[in-house]
Amino acid sequence: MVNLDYMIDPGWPYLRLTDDVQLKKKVNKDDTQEINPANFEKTEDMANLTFLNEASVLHNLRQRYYSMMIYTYSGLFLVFVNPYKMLPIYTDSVANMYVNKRRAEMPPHLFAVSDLAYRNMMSEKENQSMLITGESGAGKTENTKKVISYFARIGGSPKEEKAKKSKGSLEDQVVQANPAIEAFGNGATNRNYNSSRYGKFIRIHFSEKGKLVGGDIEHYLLEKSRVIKQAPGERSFHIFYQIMSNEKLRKQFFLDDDIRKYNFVSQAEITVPGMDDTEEYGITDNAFDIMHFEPNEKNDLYKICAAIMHMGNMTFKQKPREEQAEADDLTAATTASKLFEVDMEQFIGALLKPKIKVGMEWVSKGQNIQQVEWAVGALAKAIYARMFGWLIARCNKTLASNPQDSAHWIGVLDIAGFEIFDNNSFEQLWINFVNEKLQQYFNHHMFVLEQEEYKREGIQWEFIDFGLDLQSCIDLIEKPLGIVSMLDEECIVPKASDSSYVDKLHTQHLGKHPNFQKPRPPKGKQGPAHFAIVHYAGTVRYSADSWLDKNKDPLNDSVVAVLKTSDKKNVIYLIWEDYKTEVDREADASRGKTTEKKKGKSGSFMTVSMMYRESLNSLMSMLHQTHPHFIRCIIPNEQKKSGVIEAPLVLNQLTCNGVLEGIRICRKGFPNRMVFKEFKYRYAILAADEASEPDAEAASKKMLEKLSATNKLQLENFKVGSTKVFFKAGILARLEEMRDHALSGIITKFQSACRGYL
Ligand code: AD9
Ligand code: MG
Repeated sequence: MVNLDYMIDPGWPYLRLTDDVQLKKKVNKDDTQEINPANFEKTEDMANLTFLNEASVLHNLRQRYYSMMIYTYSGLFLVFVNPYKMLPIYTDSVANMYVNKRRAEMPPHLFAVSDLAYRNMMSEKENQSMLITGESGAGKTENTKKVISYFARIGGSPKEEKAKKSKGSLEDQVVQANPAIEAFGNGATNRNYNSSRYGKFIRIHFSEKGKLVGGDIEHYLLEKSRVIKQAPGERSFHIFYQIMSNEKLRKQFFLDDDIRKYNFVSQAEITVPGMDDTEEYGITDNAFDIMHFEPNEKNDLYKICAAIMHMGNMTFKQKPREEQAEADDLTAATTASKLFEVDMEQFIGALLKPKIKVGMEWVSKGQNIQQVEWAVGALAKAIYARMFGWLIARCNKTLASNPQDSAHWIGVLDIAGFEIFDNNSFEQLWINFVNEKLQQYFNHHMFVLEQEEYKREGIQWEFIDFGLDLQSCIDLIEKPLGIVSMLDEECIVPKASDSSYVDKLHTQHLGKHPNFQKPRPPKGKQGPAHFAIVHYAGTVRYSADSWLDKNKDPLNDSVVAVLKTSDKKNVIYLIWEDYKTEVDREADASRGKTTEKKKGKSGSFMTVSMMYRESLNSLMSMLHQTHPHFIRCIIPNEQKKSGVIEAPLVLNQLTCNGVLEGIRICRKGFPNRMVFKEFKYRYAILAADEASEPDAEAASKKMLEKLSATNKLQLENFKVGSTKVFFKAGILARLEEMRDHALSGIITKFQSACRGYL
């Protein structure tokens, strides 16, 4: 195997120019990839590269990155490499330069794609989407913010009008929803000090005339485990530390000055380099004001976070000689109940002895200490996740547009990219599945566009739907008897376990489905795995440990019922409004109301997969109504350093975020095209007689006939349309070489003729 890192070392293109033996290395010819002619160096659109291969894509991105050209097109993708330093490329004056410009008129930029989306929306009267993916720290959220500000600007009111309005114009609100949500949805990880621990799809609505009229936000897969647990070097969600930085809030919510006293949020780091929590709190609080949150609403959000911190300090002990836990110290439970405005005895009672239904009877079931501690953690996570959902719904209320005003929308998706870790679990399966679907959407879109262009040009071609390539993996995951449905089924089978699930999966798919494999034995830091899935971006080993629990995500109904006794104005009540406990369902039934068991919003009966699937389906059906624009973000190194490219890291991302898959698809078609006139002039030297024909189309056809008759160009490598010639990848480079060769022949002849003359 060739060492790609060596191949694409900055020195490698110059290997031929140096006689330094140190740089020479023998590699197998089959392991090398062709380099492009020099005029493609730092090309703005990599689809133009005649040799579309991993090494040349990486080389091009790297050379551009060294010059801080961080945006590059790759056919339908815009590729972004995180500069890790502020560049003056997002200012108002730069934004203005991109308004109403065609792609070729300006250097590649996010604003160019945003402007194209806006113009398409206006001219085609079609919804648009911007799909921003990439791994953690790659820059998705920063790009999302820039896109949204761009749309708010071009769709916003003129400055004068805005100045007249009171605090919080819609333009500000569309932008300011972000800091409010980020405080609750982002946290510091080792990869990114401001990591979004959820995915989001933000739609900006415009009127017929292109004026901003509103917005809405959908969120996905909040990493709620962070509420109670943090890995070394990481922090929980920012809001906890922002609250703790404010003396007034600490007093109001009975919090100690020392955050280390709160176990849920202080297991690892409590500060983040370059982040001032006091200042950040000011930004969050101000964002809530701009979003028109009532003072009691934002206070309630802070209060719930404080109560969660207190919940983490509730202590229990095991009753001697009994399988039953009891409260140890009631201080934290008392404070938490006070903040929730519920009765402490009931609150703690529901945790220690939840009521469950056995037959027709309700009985209190004693819990051991592990069960109680587990239930407290599960409750804290559920409260936080529901509060997050409520917060987003509340932002949506402010951003809501009048349905009559909204003619079209542009959606911006900021979602985690494909993940292959040492240990991959349920969370990775879902992220990877979403990405598989998005890639399929891209491939299908590419197929549609290609098909349209070929049709317009009258090209005979056997069409392949590129999207179908990924169907088999998607079926394996989502179809009946697929990985997710079998998990849902296992969750209702009595005495089922993670291993009975794995056994059933193996019986059903092993050796039968091409995308389902036995995992390879672990290497390095990899943990054990139970099966592997062949995704488009690579084969991922998954461990099914705890999948049944993660999918059922059980919650203690009794304690929810207690929280629902809080005042109906309180956010802690409102977040449970649509949650039906067993008691609620009984009460509904006795009042003759039917309760939708599995399909409705009655969260308790749906598995996590069912909810994810529902929101993924709704996302995909929204996306299918749009014209998509793809932005792929790349993290250049793991040290957050500007100007440093780690080649293997970047290559891996090019695979994972589908840039290479996009190129593979590209190669199946005829990615390079040239209008007849240009073809005739550029390659006249290769078929001079034929090129003398005055009509460009006739000349091009004759030239092509000659080139194929003399075996210089194979028929399968080009197609003639009604205005252009289409070429397979790599063919133009061959023509260029022939042209260079012919030109140098002429020059040599000319030089010797001159010499003879002299
Ligand atoms: V995660 O999946 O949410 O963990 P993101 O969203 O992909 O991740 P984010 O946008 O938060 O990454 O960017 C990470 C960091 O990179 C930022 O905090 C900045 O320090 C840096 N960054 C990203 N984009 C830019 C940029 N356009 N200019 C300068 C940037 N710095
Ligand atoms: Mg992010």
